Amino acid sequence: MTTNVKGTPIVKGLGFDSFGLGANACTVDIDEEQDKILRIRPFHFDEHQTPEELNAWKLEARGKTFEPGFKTLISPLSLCYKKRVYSKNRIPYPMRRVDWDPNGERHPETRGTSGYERISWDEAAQIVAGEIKRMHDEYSPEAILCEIDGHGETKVVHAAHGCITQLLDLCGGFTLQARQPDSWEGWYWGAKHVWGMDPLGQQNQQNNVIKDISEHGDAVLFWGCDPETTPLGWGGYMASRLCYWFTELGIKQIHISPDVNYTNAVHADKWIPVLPNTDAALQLAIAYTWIKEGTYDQAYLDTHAVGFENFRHYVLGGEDGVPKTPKWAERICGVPSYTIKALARYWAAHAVSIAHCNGGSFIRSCFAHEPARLEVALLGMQGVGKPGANQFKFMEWTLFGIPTLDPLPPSVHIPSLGAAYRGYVTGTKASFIPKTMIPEAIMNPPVQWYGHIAAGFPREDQFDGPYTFPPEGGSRIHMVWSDSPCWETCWNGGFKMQDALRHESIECVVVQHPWMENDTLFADIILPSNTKFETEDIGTDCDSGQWNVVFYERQAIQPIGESKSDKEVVAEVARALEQYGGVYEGMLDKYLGGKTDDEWIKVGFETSGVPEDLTFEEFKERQYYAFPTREDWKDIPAGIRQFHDDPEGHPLRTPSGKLEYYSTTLSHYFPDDRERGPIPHWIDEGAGHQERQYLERGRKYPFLLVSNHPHFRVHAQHDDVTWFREIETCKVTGPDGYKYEPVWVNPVDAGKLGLSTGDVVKVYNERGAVLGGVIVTERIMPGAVYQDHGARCDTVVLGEGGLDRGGANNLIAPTATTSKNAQNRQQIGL
Ligand SMILES: Nc1nc2c(c(=O)[nH]1)N[C@H]1C(S)=C(S)[C@@H](COP(=O)(O)OP(=O)(O)OC[C@H]3O[C@@H](n4cnc5c(=O)[nH]c(N)nc54)[C@H](O)[C@@H]3O)O[C@H]1N2
Ligand SMILES: Nc1nc2c(c(=O)[nH]1)N[C@H]1C(S)=C(S)[C@@H](COP(=O)(O)OP(=O)(O)OC[C@H]3O[C@@H](n4cnc5c(=O)[nH]c(N)nc54)[C@H](O)[C@@H]3O)O[C@H]1N2
Ligand SMILES: [Mo]
Repeated sequence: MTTNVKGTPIVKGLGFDSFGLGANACTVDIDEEQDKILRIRPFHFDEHQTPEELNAWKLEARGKTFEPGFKTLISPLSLCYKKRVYSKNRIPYPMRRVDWDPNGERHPETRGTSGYERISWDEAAQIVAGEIKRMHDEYSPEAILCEIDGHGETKVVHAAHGCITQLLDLCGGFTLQARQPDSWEGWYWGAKHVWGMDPLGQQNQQNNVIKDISEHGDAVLFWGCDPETTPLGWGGYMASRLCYWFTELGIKQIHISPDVNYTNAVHADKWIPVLPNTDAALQLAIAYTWIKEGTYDQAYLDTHAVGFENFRHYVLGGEDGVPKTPKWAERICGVPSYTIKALARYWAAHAVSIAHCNGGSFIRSCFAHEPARLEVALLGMQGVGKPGANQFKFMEWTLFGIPTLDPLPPSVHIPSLGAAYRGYVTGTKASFIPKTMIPEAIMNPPVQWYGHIAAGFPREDQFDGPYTFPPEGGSRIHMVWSDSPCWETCWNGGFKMQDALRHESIECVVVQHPWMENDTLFADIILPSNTKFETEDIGTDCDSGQWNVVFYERQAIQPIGESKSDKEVVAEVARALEQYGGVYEGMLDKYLGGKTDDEWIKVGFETSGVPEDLTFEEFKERQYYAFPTREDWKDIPAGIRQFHDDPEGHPLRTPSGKLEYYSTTLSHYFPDDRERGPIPHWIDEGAGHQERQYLERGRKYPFLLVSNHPHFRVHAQHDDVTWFREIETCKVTGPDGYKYEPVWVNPVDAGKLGLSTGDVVKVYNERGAVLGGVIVTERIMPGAVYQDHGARCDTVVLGEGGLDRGGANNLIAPTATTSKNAQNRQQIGL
């Protein structure tokens, strides 16, 4: 029930990327009247708590000060969200695909093209329960593929993703579509082998790095980094404020990227355009310059590193006869050799840090482990950990509940609501398939890989295996149940996934989702789930970069149509399963864990770490509690200063405890891997990849496509927000009135191709084509074209070789994984 008193805003957390724990968002106030959301606006932390109680921190450097604010720096993705709640795209009631008859013809081949008819909740739940039972009887629980790994609205008790696993775990299991460390693959598969840094592979000791740079830094390299854009998906504009702060202090901001992104355009002192996914060549040439000119820190390497001699030998050309000179690199990466030398010399003479959000496409493409570990190699050559020389993320703040991931002063406690979370059942699963291998696993089993392929695992997991699906004697996939229906839009080679979803072996596809978009159109049964505005919940804000908060989220409006929360959707199926008795007996209560929503919220409250003198009732009344800053925050060593000062006393998590320029574990476990050898290399081509412009395939497909994370979308989310679609640069209105996804083309290339702004173009390769609306601009370098990732599919011709009008370019992204033994996804391609 909505019990809103007029004038009292409803507190909620809005974030769309908090994969995993369901929490972590930017806190907002919602004004509601007569069951309608009027507006969403910033939330004030100092309503019930004073700055003194919060022990507000203050950075002081070079005669200037920087302080956190007391209201949230809300992002447009949150401000607009009522448009998403009330989207025309919302699914109003359960539906069945008209061509699909569970008791007759199933017509898998018409998935994606057939229509739907309305059915009742009861009928829908009966059908899904009946299909689960049939899978169990005819095959095994592992015949059900659970797709539950997407990002989504930040919800805890009514988790956006994974409620399905709570139920299926109780019914004997399932096959998990295993999400990989897909946002930081290069760090994970590569950098970890140089400096440990579990679980991500990026610097995981970030406390006080901003303080350190403010005091000692000369420059920050924004290497594939856009803090005006990507922090918006989680939090808000704190990262933007920090860029202004650096400018105020005179800290140089040097951008290295193929495009002038939103941060580059506003804050950059210098832009160094680099061709997509060629950073490894640029990095090797920087190392070459330092070695030749003797401007790296050999004394530091003597005490902090192993294997540098092997790396030096490779860089100088000892291994392959090719010295990695700036001239050599220029031909590959497009950066003039004089610029490379100037950058190398500036870096060697100054205190330079590297900033990321997650790292941009250069650590998400084919052989992404190479540039990621080369970055660590370069940082090491300049004594990483010394004052002003670090690596940090603008964005993670305290994500994953790891206090040391926050580059700003940390608070006394990072609240976690794990105990109340009703989504994904964590832990390793008996049956799983890396997400990137799903189309192959469905259509051409068996498939094989190494490791559990998830972000939280330690470095050693990468050597575990090989794993096979299906395991010997096990069933292949016959049913898909998804609460994350955007595989085709977001993953590698989506046209192939369309073929997999229409494959004859797939007897049933169930999708639960609030919106009619993307893979939802391939479902046989559609179950309408809803947004967090329609339920009561508990949440945390650990990501907006100011205060760590726990809040109680009242229900704001009644559910739209017949929709239910994802948790309630699964409860309907649990109830329907009970009729089969046996293991299914009492399933609803087992699934609910014997608690009401309010009781689960209370579990969250009690385990969140709020002080004991705050009662549950008081918490609900005041709606939030923010944790103060640690008293001793100034004494926390910046970044990896302790390793810098005392490598023996504070070793890294590598086998030697030092930086490993030669990885003995990689050479031991994968002695024949020429794509990820023990020393970081430049890799031309390999398993399934020929993406370099100068190779044979480049003659046919000469442009490299950059597909950044969208400023006004979160992946596949928000594409239906009319306020955004009206922004001129957000969509290009074609001559037919259709709003096409923009494609940036440099004037030099536009001249050669005869293109003008407003033209509709076909972006294509052998896997198919997507359309886009041209914007001719110098904000993209020649040789590369740029179209955001995540546009909503509007496919005209389905399957490999198909055509998409929506501009969902992942449909044509390479299907092969990062490299031979690194089963991640690859997104830049010719
Ligand atoms: N070309 C290219 N491809 C990329 C990237 C890139 O930069 N370029 N980036 C990659 C990265 S880093 C990532 S993380 C992935 C993201 O890939 P995903 O995490 O798969 O994408 P999302 O669109 O964030 O979310 C998944 C789905 O969850 C749905 N959803 C949201 N809230 C709810 C809810 O409450 N209930 C239910 N049932 N569903 C909900 C959304 O509508 C969407 O369909 O994309 C990757 N793909
Ligand atoms: N608004 C918004 N916020 C988001 C998301 C979203 O979809 N929308 N997604 C969230 C998720 S899941 C993630 S993982 C993060 C992603 O955060 P990031 O990884 O930081 O984001 P990207 O957009 O992939 O890349 C950042 C910048 O890298 C540059 N770049 C692209 N290719 C290359 C290259 O080959 N070399 C170099 N040197 N630079 C390159 C581009 O300038 C781009 O703007 O963002 C999160 N936040
Ligand atoms: Mo991501």
